[in-house]
Amino acid sequence: MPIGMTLTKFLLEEQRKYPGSSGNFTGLFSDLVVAAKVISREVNRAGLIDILGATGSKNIHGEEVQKLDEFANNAVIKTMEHGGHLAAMASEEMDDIITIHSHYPKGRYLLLFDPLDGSSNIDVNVCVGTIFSILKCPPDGDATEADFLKPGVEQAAAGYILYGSSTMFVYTTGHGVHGFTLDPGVGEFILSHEDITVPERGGIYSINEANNKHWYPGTSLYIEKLKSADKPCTARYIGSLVADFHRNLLKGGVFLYPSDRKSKNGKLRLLYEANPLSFIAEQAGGRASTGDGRVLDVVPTELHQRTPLIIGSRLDVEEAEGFWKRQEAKPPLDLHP
Ligand code: P6P
Repeated sequence: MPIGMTLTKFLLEEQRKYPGSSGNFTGLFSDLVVAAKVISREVNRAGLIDILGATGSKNIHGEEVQKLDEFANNAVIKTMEHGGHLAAMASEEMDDIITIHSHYPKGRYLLLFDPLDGSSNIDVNVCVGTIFSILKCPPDGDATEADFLKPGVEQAAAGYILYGSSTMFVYTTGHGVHGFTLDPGVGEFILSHEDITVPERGGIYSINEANNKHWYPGTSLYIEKLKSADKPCTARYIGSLVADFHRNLLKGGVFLYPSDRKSKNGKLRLLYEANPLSFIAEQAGGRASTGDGRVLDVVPTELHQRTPLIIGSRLDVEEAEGFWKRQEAKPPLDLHP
């Protein structure tokens, strides 16, 4: 039985559409695919080997570092650093940018990634994911942190790998959103969701309602409206961003991690969580907002800064944004993450 269109073949066919392309980008993605397969293997057998549980150490954000977090972080770095496609990397797990060692060739791209998002779900066998964003690097000199602080509109590509009932690789380079499912028997990602488009209105809302005592009126009134609508919404919240986002992308709906009185800038990270998913959402016909405006227009000031995030079906996000903008007591965003 033919194995179908593999991700590698799809990337090569995409590359052929741009005769002048160097193939650097395809090479970068191919390395990323290897890292995805390595992490998928470990995630899928985590329960069988002593790799569950925490390392006892904490990351820059004071969060417990899970062993699989560390494994995934190292897997991406070790797989990507020698390919000659990157000038530098930035990871949620690392305080500073990761430069490419002098004995490896340097490339023209920057990779930003969250190696294993939703890690608090690891020990209970709930979906987790890797999220990545790719920027072009200025040609001159060594990459600096400032080269990473670009608005999301400047991304060259973005995507995620979802380790769920199957492992999926979903990405965009600005020409639509495409999803590939790993066939473990063959060891290849096979095209399973070409040209993903998100329904312009969904029937799902995803928000942590335990935070409702901190919500600003704009959020409370929107959620109340959803609950009282003639055709009520369904609440779905896994607590793993990639899983919640992916479900809403395919079925339609809205995910919210808004600014609230406890977290003025929300919880999620701009550069390697909100920006890549916002690029995907927009390429699939959806929207992504901070409440005050388009996520992809936010000009970063810090590598690990947070942002409020309302993302998913276009009409749902626009409605949520309307409630946010109309509220009287609009919260003061504290610009120091
Ligand atoms: P809360 C996981 O820790 C994460 O970063 C995202 O994957 C998820 O959407 C969010 O935090 C859940 O946060 O505060 O609802 O537990």
